[in-house]
Formats: sequence, C-alpha cells, structure tokens
Amino acid sequence: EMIEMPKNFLWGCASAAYQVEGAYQEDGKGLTNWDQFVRIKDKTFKDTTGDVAVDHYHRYKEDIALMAELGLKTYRFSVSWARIFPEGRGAVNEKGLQFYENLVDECLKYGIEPMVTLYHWDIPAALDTAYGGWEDRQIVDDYAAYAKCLFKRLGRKVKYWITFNEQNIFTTFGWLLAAHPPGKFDAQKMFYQVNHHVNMAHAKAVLAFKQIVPDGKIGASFAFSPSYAFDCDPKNVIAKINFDEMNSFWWMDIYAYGRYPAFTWNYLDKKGLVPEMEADDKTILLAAAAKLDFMGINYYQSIVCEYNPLHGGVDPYGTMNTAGKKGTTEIKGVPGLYKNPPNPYLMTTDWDWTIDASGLRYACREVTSRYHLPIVISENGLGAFDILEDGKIHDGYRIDYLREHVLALEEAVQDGCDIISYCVWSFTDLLSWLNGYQKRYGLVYVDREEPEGSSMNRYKKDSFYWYKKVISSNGKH
Ligand code: BGP
Repeated sequence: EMIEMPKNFLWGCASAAYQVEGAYQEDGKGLTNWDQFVRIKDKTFKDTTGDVAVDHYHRYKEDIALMAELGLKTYRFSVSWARIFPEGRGAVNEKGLQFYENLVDECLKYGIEPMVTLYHWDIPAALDTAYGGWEDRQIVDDYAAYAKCLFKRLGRKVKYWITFNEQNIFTTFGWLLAAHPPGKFDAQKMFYQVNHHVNMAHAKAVLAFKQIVPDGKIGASFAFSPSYAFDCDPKNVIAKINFDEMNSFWWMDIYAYGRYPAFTWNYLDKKGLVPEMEADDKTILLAAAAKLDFMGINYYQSIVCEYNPLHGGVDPYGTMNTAGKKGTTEIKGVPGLYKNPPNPYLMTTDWDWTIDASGLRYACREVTSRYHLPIVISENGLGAFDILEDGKIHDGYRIDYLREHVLALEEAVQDGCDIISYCVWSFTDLLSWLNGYQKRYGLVYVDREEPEGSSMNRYKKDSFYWYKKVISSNGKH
C-alpha cells in the first residue's frame, strides 16, 4: 500500500545537458568530447547527434512551465562545462553562466528546487586536445576551478549539487568498452588512473563547496546495480561479493569513506593496475568523504552473479543491445571473479534491462547500512518505444514500472532509510547516448519528426498525469 512520504520530500525529474539542450555551438559554447565522438564513431543509430537534441536550450521556459504544471519539487539538470569555459579553463563565457542562471531563476519562480550536476559526461574538447582530458592529472585542478566558478555564481540559489554523474559508467564505457569517448578498448591501467583523477576532482570540489556554500548539500550520483548471488552455492556467493567490491564499493567507498576497498586494491596491486597517487591524496579524499552530504543513486536494474572460471570463462566485452531487440545482450563477466547471467525471475525491457522494483529497496538498504548517509535517487525510469496517437501517449507500461518503484522506495523509507529525493529519468524525451531518440524515457513526449524536420512539440504522456497525482498526494496515490 502506498504511504505518504516525509514532509518536504523532493519529487523530481532529471536530465543532462548533452541529452536535452542542443544549441551545441551557440552563445560561445566550446565543442565537447561528445560533439566530436558522435561524428567519428561508426554508430548503430546513424545521423543522430545532440546538436539540436530536444532544444531545451531555447525551450527551457516552456519545459519548466510544464514541470510546474506537474507539481515538480526538484529539477535535476547538468551544466555543460564547455558553455562556461569554452576552452575548458581560462576565460569564462558569461553567456554560458547566464543561461544556467536563467534556468535556475525560472525553476525558483515556480518553487522548483534546482539540483545541479557539474559533470554529466561532456568534457570540453579543448582539454582532450591539450592534455588528454581525464587521463592527465591537470584535469583535477581545471575541474575544481570550473566547480568553484559555479558554486560562486549559483551557490546562493542552488542548494543541491552533484559532482559527477555515474563515474562508473563513463569511465567503463570510455576506457574499457570503447562505447563512449575517448573510445578506448580494454585500457585497464588508464581506466584506474582516470578514476583516481575523477576521485580527486570530486574531492577537491566537495572541499571547495563547503567553503563557498557552507549550508548547501553535495553528493555524487552513482549507477548502482545491486547484485544477487545466482543461488546459495558458496562459489556464486563469493562471485557476488567480488562483483560488489569491483563494481560498486570501489567507487562508493571513495565518496563515503575516502578510501579504496581492500579486496579491489589488493586485486589491482597483483595485476600492476593501481593508480599513481600524490602524497596528500589520501588526506584529501578522507577530508572530502567526511563532508559528503548524500549518496546519489541512479537505479535501473539489479544484476545476478555467478562463478566464472579463470580459464574458459566469459569476458567483459560481449555484444550490447543498443537496438531494443530483446535477447541480444551477451553474458559478460571477469574471468576468475564473476559473470552476470540473466535473472530467471525477472522480466526485461526491450534493451534487456531487468525490471526489478525490489532491487531499488535493496539498493537503498545496502547503501544505508554500509554508508549511513541520506540518499537521493537521482535517476530511475523506463526506456521504451512510445507511440504518439492523436496527441496522446498511452504508456501504461511506464506507469506500472514507476508505481512499483515508488512503492519499493516507500518500503525503504519504512525500513528506516533516509531518502530525500526521487528523480524520474526523464522529464522530456531526450537523446539516449547509445540508443538514439527511439528509446524514450520522458513523462513528456517530444516529437522531433512532424510536421517536417522538427516541430519539437511537447505532449504529456499518461505517465505525466499519473506522476502528478503521486506528487500532489506526496506518494499516497
Ligand atoms: C544513465 C545516465 C543517463 C541516461 C540513463 C538511461 O546511465 O545517467 O544519462 O542515459 O542512464 O540510459 P540509456 O539512455 O542508455 O537507456
């Protein structure tokens, strides 16, 4: 049964700059890694870029008015670094700052709390050219300078901040799977070095934030896939804990504790993969962790873990399903540690993501008992092929998905978890990084086709009206 959520609970929706804004060359913005990557990659979705996206850059007023109609309490969006610093560092572009200040003001006008992500995967291309972006230690100070600039400009108006969106995903896809920029494959040593740079950038931003915006709240958003052992075979249970250490705690422990977990560190040490660190890095990481205000969790699915032999096991590099053809995902794993077979108990989306509302409750419980921090569910939603008919979108499947997840969240609150926000991914339809525009997540449909070219008209889906009732009843609906 649905319950009322705590007072002031932040019902929200989320987006990211590259996925919604468009206007990729306007008002002095520099090019980003994604502006370049979509042009060189041999894509499965041809001719798709975020050049125009869903034109949120020009239509933010219309979009925020719709958010107000929905009754939204918070809007989570990201800032494109290259709008603020077209060269990544050096001269500030006032027009870029002004755009985000306008966006923030527009939210505040309707009593919508802005929640700002500093980095949702688009790095100024100039920094890649100058020194290889995240691969070079210089990025740490450049990111910190960018973060400070935003804290100073918007810190009085914006209370909630997120340093990084899904560090685990952009580094894995960028340096191991060659699916995101810079498109490197199996670059393991660099992968861990890049992650250390991101950790230091995160830590320095958190420390600066506490100086500049002492009463604000800051966290990082992690793509957390809670895992289950395939069964009670002890080999599979060990596979589960191997998976957690390598894929979850390796990142979340840094945010919350400021140190790397022993198992992973040990494993990497044996393989010669531990990152280079500077003398006071450990102190900085510890200091930042002590100041973290919340753990951001993006939850889409749970994972199953099974024993994977060192020789003859499956590897991490199988086919991904980016076309929405069910059953085309290959089983992946790390030889000697774990593999991830499908879950026989769960249904999947067309992209083979498991649908598991209990997993959200499980994730909240696990984060609460390991880290004892407040939680922001910074993303959760269903990607589907939606059909626009006579101006309507009957997405009952999305309502079912969201209802079960909200219910699971309410159970987690009753279990004792301190959850302060829930953001549906996404508000409007937007660009899916690897799946183009056909995999839709929005509560609001965007017609990029009609009548000719792109009308960009917005249509409220059935799920919009459903979520509106959830918000107005504070979760009781
Ligand atoms: C998360 C990202 C989002 C969004 C979402 C849906 O990993 O933070 O930016 O894209 O996943 O994923 P996809 O678009 O691949 O279906």
